[in-house]
Amino acid sequence: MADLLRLLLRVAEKAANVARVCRQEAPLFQLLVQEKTGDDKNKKFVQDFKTLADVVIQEMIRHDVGAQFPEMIGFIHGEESNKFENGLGESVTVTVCVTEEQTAALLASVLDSDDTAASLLARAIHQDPATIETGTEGLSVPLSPSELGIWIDPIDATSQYIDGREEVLEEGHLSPSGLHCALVLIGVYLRSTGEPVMGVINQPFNYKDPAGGGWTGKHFWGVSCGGVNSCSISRPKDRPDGSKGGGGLSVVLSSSEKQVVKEALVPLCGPDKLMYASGAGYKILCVIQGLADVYVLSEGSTFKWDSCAPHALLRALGGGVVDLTKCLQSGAGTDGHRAELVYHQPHTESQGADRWANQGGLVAYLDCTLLHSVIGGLKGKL
Ligand code: 2IP
Ligand code: CA
Repeated sequence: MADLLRLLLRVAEKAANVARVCRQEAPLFQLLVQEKTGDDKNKKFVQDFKTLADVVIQEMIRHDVGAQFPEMIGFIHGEESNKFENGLGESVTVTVCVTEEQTAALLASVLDSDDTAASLLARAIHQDPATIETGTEGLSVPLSPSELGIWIDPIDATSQYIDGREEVLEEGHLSPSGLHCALVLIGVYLRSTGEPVMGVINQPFNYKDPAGGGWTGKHFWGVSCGGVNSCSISRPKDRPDGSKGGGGLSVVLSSSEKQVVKEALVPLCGPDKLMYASGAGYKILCVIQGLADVYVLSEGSTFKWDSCAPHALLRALGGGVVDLTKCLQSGAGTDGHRAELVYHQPHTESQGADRWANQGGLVAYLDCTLLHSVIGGLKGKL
């Protein structure tokens, strides 16, 4: 199934391209930023353009994966529903059609006949992405399509994507907000156990060319199954300042994290090592890259599509993502394996998106010892 990984890398690159085009092309960008102003909220269609861009990306991924791996159709899930209502009250199901012209016509019916915007979007969807260096040569993945399911987050950290603040990324440093927090996430899990086995992350806005102004993205991938653990980046080395020893942990949190959690973590952290960043996917990526030791979230505010892809990368590097509540409840500290998040079963007692929430909160980690320290520090405090 290395073919599936290569396809996901390619389709994620295409998705990143659509995300960039929506910000670069004026007619699309205008629709995107209209959402910000409450009064001016787009009256033309019932859902906002941001949601349409998300759905278009999700459906494009679903279309391309289903075309090459028909056994996976029916097991490709995303954050968004593809049913739209247009200004005339008509219900439109957004899909990727056989030709660019057909897709443009379908999108025009949702975009209230804005043919320019519809054509630009359709062109980006049907365009072949630039060839990317995947580094997957010689990789063999012992999986078959009929045992797999997929979670897609077309654009994680949409608020950062729309705000569009441009940050110059500093090597080895976490940058809390900005366009670079927006990520395309595609995660693959085993239908039988729910374990995440393959993940692709594309960061569409990684580097801005100072001369031309165009953005270049960056991609990451990981595979963890049947004794194969392989990742596009290597496991970060222990920090030079010795923070894995006595120097204290570095932790990344949501800016909306509870005060009690922050207070419980301060004694474990080195100075300035309690950090904040936007985007659930970006925070896990910070752990993958070694920019933070752990990401702690006490609320059930992330979903399977946020965590599946980056979770697979963490596993490939020897780490994981656990359910925080389960870890805090288990008597003997942490049983990492039993508490690892799984991706195949909904919470049947919940409704809508909450059926797929990571309800118990989470901790993303690379190093088991550090996970234990965090659980120890939070026990009895929440
Ligand atoms: C969101 C997004 C938010 C995150 C939230 C996710 O996904 O990543 O930034 O909140 O958990 O569900 P926070 O940044 O506070 O961690 P989306 O942007 O796709 O809705
Ligand atoms: Ca998300």
